[in-house]
Amino acid sequence: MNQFEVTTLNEFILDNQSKFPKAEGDLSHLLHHVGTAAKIINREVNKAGLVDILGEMGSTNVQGEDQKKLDVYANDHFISALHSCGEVCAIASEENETFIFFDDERSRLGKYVFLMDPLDGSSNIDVNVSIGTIFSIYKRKTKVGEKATMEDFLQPGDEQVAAGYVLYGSSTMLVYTTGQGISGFTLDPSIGEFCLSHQVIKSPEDGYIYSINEGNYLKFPAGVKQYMKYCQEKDPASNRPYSSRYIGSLVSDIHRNLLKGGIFMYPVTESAPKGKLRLLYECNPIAFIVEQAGGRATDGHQRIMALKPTSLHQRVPFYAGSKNMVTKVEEFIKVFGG
Ligand code: AHM
Ligand code: MG
Repeated sequence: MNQFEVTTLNEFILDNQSKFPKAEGDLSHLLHHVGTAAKIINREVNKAGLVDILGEMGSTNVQGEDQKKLDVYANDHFISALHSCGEVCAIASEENETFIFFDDERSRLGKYVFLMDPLDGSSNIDVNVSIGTIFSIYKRKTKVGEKATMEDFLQPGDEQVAAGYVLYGSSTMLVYTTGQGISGFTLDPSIGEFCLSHQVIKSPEDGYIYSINEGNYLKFPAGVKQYMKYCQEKDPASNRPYSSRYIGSLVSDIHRNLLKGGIFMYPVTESAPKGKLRLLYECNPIAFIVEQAGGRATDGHQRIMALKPTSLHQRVPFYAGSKNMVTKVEEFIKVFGG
């Protein structure tokens, strides 16, 4: 490839599809729509700083239309993009209490269910800090043509056919996997395309960054406290003390640690006795990405993707990142509890 050649997300998706002669193109079509929805959300995220000039979210704009909060806007846009694509029979979202099924004939023929957190870390919007979209795709369990049911959503992460995230940061990136490794695409705003920027992302086996909300320290399980002490101890051989980095935006914290090497932790706390993060549309897709990059993602005891979900908005403790770091925190949890 010469320096002027770029591979766009859509070209990449189609190239990959051609490696599977039996592929019918429906997943490619679906991923294409995810990319388009992400570009639309990106446009709105970039405008967020202009809210004071253009009017508060929740207020009425000059055309008399209600301004939507950005997370609601992102949710609505993803739902309508995926509905119009026709490959998805039903969607579950952090923003909706129950799943939404598309009750038209075309969508009933859709083979996939789509789960998402349309705008994760949304408390960071007002202060111009990176946020993200997380998504997960499964083949439905119910028969094509029938109405989707909860059974379609309550599948272990190991059944995911694709997953990814969009990071709205200093530049906007889309990272996804279909189980053949992970690749990253950076949005070039001048041409409005996601362009291949990270052909293969591999997570270092070890890292020097730990990411956790230390404000909850006193209520952390003993195993996690002991591991944090270990991270802070001096040991030049293992490059400790590690650095503590926590944005409070899952996608951003995971993305940084994936590239640089590190661990992200959200244990049980007093206010979140089962953990804070949601298994189906936050932890499973991130776990798929992290494992595809060579890392590990667990609840402190077992692989996240092996867990059998029991409800749509189920929460779990979450430890994800560089392989050896996740193994280490598990050792501490085993000995001291967690
Ligand atoms: P949200 O889905 O309500 O945005 O919450 C999820 C976010 C994650 O992005 C982040 O890792 C975590 O919540 C931060 O939580 P805390 O502020 O408790 O540390
Ligand atoms: Mg979230």
